[in-house]
Amino acid sequence: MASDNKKLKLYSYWRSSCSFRVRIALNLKGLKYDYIPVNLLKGEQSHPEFLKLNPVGFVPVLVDGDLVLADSLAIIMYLDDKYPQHPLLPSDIHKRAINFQATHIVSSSIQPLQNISFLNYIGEKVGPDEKLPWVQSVLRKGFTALEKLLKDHTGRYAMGDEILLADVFLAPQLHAAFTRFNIPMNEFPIMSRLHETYNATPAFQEALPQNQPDAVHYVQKEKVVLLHLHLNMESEAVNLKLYSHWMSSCSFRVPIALNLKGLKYHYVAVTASSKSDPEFLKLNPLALIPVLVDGNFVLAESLAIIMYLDDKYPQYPLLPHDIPKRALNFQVAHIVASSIQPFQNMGFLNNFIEKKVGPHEKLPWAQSVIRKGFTALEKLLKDQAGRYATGDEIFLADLFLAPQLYSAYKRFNISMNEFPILSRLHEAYNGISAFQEAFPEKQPDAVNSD
Ligand SMILES: N[C@@H](CCC(=O)N[C@@H](CS)C(=O)NCC(=O)O)C(=O)O
Repeated sequence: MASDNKKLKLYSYWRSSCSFRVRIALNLKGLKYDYIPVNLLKGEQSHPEFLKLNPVGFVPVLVDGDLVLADSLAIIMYLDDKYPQHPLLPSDIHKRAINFQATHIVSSSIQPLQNISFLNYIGEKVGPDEKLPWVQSVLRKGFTALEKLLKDHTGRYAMGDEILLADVFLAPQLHAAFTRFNIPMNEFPIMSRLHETYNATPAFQEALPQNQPDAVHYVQKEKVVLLHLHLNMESEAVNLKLYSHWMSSCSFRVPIALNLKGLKYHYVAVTASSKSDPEFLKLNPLALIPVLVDGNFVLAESLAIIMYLDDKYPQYPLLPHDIPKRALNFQVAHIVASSIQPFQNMGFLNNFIEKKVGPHEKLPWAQSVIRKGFTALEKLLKDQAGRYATGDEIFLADLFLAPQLYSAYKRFNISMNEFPILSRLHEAYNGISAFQEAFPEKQPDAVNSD
């Protein structure tokens, strides 16, 4: 009984697809845990006690001894570092990268846009009948891209015959799509086959929403430029191309990594119209930048690209050795990538908020999302930040924070007095050449009007 203190605790909600990911990882690794339900429908995620565990007000949260960690990606990377049984990432660098790509498509381009609080916003501002068609359009767009991405990789599971990180993120999203959001399974053959395989795999079955203690059982319907940066003497010849747009905050993350690692690259400017060009869609069916091409290897999704660069080009490591600190880096990066940026990206503001809610709503909406995220980040970093976000060295978290801070200041006029730590970090980033070279206004396609 005394060891109970040491038992892992998972704060979860039965139908939360983000919690579902963590349950799968825990099961795959054979880890026992106490399940602590947080009822999202009753708003328990916003109770002060819960906000102490996760200032963003989302499940899942994992408690492992003294470590309190929120965010499914951060938790899963932590579990994979600390409990090496059933590794979730393969040793092959390319396969690792595609795992991160598929994972990040789910976690930053699909799930945030069908999350409860966002659907409530649509219900209120646009109309309740708009919720389902919206979720379906997001799912269809994401699944179309995933079908294309995975077609040359799948075996029994998403990335071959082993269960890997991509599966842990895909399974909950497929479950939600096919059982809650009525996406016909025949539209997406690979996704459907994977869904059936997961349903027949014990670690996934036990993690299913309906098998959780808090489940409620009812029937639901519900331009080319070479940057002159120093290369290590021994560095192999690089043939890197970055497809980017100067204003994209996701693209901004990647040149910081390239610059820190001293890697030369060709910058290929992608305009709004060239994103739908069939040649570009071959590189990224989601029609999103950034895309990195390294020789024959094509990779999209900023997190996947940065993890790939870190695996392949080890100079200037972007993750610390210390396991909780690695996890904290993933947590910060993922808060930015999945809880802030998707809601303030230009496509979303112009195509959704402007058209469906109203043009005057764009700025207040973006500001509220950024403030909510920054409030959480400020709390999270208060005992962790040094000169940079997670101490005195630059790591992954800084690569995600810097672009988000930059756009908060420059585009969204956020008054930063409320966020002293973040303001200080912003100043620190502005003083470093690897970050300065990556600034939007320094990119070859920048239109500098002011
Ligand atoms: N990036 C976070 C997202 C977490 C998230 O969106 N959780 C949802 C459930 S899947 C939630 O708690 N929603 C409550 C709300 O929107 O108020 C993660 O991967 O853990």
